[in-house]
Amino acid sequence: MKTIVTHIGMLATPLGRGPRKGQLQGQIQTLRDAWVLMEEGAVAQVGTGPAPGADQTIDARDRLVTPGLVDSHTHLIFGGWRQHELGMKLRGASYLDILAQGGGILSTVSATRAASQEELADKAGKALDEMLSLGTTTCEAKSGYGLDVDTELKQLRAIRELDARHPMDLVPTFLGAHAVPAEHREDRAGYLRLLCEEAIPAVAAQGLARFCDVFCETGAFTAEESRIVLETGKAHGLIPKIHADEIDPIGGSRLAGEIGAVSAEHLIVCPEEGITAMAAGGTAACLLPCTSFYLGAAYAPARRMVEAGVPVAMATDFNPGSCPCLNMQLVMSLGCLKYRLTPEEVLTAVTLNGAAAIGRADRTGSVEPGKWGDLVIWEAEDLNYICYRLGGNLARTVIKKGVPYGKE
Ligand code: IZC
Ligand code: ZN
Repeated sequence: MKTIVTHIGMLATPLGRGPRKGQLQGQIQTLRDAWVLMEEGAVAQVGTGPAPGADQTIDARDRLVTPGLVDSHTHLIFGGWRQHELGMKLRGASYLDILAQGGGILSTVSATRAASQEELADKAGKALDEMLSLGTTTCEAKSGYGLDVDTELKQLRAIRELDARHPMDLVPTFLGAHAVPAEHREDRAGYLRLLCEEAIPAVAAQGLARFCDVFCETGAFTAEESRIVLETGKAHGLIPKIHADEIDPIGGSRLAGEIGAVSAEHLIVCPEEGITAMAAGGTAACLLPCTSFYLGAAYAPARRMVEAGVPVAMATDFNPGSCPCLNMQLVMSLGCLKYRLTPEEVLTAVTLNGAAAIGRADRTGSVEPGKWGDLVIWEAEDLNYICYRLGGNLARTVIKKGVPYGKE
């Protein structure tokens, strides 16, 4: 089956099969009057001018086309929501105050333990439908609301089920070290043993995750505890990722660089030494600007990271607490307005660099022969427009592995 997208007003894409950093982050290819030919779900040819024939033709009518967006950081699978925290926040409680009182992540843990795999997958499937309609064609999904072996595995199996039955491509991450569960409150060492001796070996043996992540934060896990979990994951073939420097700079970004994590996430209060360590260790920064907005926090030093040669990716952080948002278009706008990145740097961050942060840069994140036919036709004539408009949905047709979804 051959599908062609014709009459593309502007085709904007980064190029490559790995992350782009420094000046290269902002260098993208833009073609006018272009077409993209896809065969069996993959890009076969990209050209300009007169287009070849195909079985199915999608006329882009002079609109902008980009690669499908890659949401490289989500807590997709959870029971319940946390709207009851809104009033607490308005009365002055911080994210860590709510967690310390046994709420926050721990209230989502109760709801997730109580839900069946089917209920979790059905709920997340609705989120995936919305994400696809907003232009996201690949996303990472974390466990981390079980905090016991059975529920963590249930979350990861829900991710595997969705990957098989939904057009979205999902990449699973084990986040058993998200918080210390209530039953281990007085026995942190016991919880670390459970993670390292039971959970990680089970996840790895069943092939249920590609990455191992830790919430390295005050009230969650110290840098030393994080190192133990990530080293154990590594020994079992799980690639390290880390939530670092979101609220307090307790050494997460330095650890990320030292152990060669594929990415470090948040980095709102990342110190200069953390940026240096990440550049040396080849660690990508996965920045989450909607979380800064939602927490009323500062914005990560994105420009310093680009200058230091750290590849910058950007994602939603979709979760029921600090960021109940799954709109990558809002991420793009905040990337320009708050990080002061250019639309070109932002495009690379939400496509190729996001794909690299989840080990998918060989298959998606750019429009070039051999990669999946993952494209978005935008209700826009150029890249500036989608960064400049705020808070809506400008994705018109979203194409996943050559199959169009949405309006044509
Ligand atoms: O449920 O609060 N930051 N983990 C670390 C989260 C946010 C998710 C949550
Ligand atoms: Zn997160």
